[in-house]
Amino acid sequence: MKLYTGPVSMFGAKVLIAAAEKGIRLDVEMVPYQPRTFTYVGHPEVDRINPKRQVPVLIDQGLEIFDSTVICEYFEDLFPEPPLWPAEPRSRAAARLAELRADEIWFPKLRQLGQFVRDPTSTEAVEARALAMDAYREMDAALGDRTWMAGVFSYADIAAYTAFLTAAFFGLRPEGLPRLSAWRDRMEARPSARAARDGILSYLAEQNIRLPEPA
Ligand SMILES: N[C@@H](CCC(=O)N[C@@H](CS)C(=O)NCC(=O)O)C(=O)O
Repeated sequence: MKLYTGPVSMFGAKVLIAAAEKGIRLDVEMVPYQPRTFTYVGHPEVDRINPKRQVPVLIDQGLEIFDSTVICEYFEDLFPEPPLWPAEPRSRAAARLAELRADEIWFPKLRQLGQFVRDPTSTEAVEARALAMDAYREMDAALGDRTWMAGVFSYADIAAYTAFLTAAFFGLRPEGLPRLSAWRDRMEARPSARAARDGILSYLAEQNIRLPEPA
């Protein structure tokens, strides 16, 4: 299977973590990025396959699919073990909703921090920080006292972790949120999540891009 993703793509990181958890070997091609602005430059295969011109894109023996969630569902159908959704329908629905929340509610709030990192004292930076802290608090509340977002380890954790990383890379710490901090530590005890995080950090180091220490 061939995966097109970007060196700092959080949605690509979801797919990389899921593949690692399931032991799926991927031939990964990093599409060009404008390193300083983290802007996707374009790739003929990605632009042909995905009308949204976004990574990740997966090709498996002529099957061409895009969107991290659709790709993860394909993994789940092809390789049901280990399962990355809860088995029981209501828990599974809750897990799918948590994954959607991570992608579409938390991630947009967390990613804004990156735009203002070069001037952390600006009004916009302060506002972005407050918004991102709100997202951390929402994540902490969603987690509650559970070990994992949906009870068992699932795509909801994978999506929430990559969303979390977006702000962590820009120095936001889950201060005063011990449940979220402990969950982050549990995630980072998994080689799959560590590899995705370290891949992004290595790229930033190679490009000589200095970000605040990750939380
Ligand atoms: N819902 C999509 C979102 C994909 C997405 O936003 N990809 C970003 C990289 S993380 C991208 O390619 N952005 C380039 C652009 O929009 O020009 C998914 O889950 O795959």
